[in-house]
Amino acid sequence: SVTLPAPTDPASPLPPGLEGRFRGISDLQTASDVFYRVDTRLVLPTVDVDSWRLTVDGDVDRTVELGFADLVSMPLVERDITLTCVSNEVGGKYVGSARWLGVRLRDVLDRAGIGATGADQILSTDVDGFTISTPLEVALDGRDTLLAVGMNGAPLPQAHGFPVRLVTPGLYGFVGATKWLRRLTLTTYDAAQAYWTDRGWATDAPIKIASRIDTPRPLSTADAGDVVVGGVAWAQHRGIATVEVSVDQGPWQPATLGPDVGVDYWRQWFFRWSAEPGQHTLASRATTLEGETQTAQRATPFPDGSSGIQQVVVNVA
Ligand SMILES: Nc1nc2c(c(=O)[nH]1)N[C@H]1C(S)=C(S)[C@@H](COP(=O)(O)O)O[C@H]1N2
Ligand SMILES: [Mo]
Repeated sequence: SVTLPAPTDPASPLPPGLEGRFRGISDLQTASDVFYRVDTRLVLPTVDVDSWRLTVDGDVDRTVELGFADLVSMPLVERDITLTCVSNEVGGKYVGSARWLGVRLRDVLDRAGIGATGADQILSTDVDGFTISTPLEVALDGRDTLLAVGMNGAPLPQAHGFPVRLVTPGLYGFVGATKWLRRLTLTTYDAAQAYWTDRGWATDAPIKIASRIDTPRPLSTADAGDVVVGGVAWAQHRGIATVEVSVDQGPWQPATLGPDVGVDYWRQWFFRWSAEPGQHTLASRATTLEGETQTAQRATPFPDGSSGIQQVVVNVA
């Protein structure tokens, strides 16, 4: 067990989410115990925080070793960031939103000195040698890439990377969210490949824009009349501008958005539908602040994330 210092740069309290108004819409913040978990582990690593070390090496001015106390004595920021797994299917559940407490990756790299680096990749290694590659650029372009030590107001749970993990806004977890972090090595994509790259997955994998219908549930039965259709949409680091709903392949109609927690966070939404008896197909699509609309083009998760429009069939009595 560890005690975390208070953030030097706290996030504002979260506004009330739509889940308080409409049943079935995902909570604005995903509780840690129901947050999706994806990793290659059968047995979770148990890391002793007192002997834990982070090594920053490779193409840096000097190799740096930090203990947990060293790390949390650095400026700690609190940020709301939505994680997504590249293996998430259209309409899937491998996405979650949490409040992360951590040290900026940039600050840690600056300790090692990267002024003269020729690196384009950060190869991160977990306590058992599993590797993830992340473009160096996401440490430098101003986004809140973190070495996280806290999740939703508590130390990281073991399943989510205790004691330290990476969180990279805008990139799928397999290229930016190393759990049980042990080492950061500055290198190049030519010189070193990570675990999933060796298995054919993409090396550069920004999260694709997506929207999900949480309610009504597929093949559920609703009473005719006013039915709330609702869910979440995400396009991390670009932000959601609009969500639209289509009924029975009809025109796209605007949904109402929930609170804005920033471009790195998902956006809840709802749409009031006047449902008539019969079987109906509901669909949703999102558009980013830059004006990119979610494509109907279907893609499987392999190799760089799924795309397409979710269709939910419901019966109205
Ligand atoms: N050490 C380690 N870190 C890892 C993984 C892993 O297998 N091992 N999986 C990654 C993948 S694919 C995803 S989507 C995220 C999931 O983070 P979560 O389990 O906290 O939701 O962790 C990433 N970090
Ligand atoms: Mo993932």
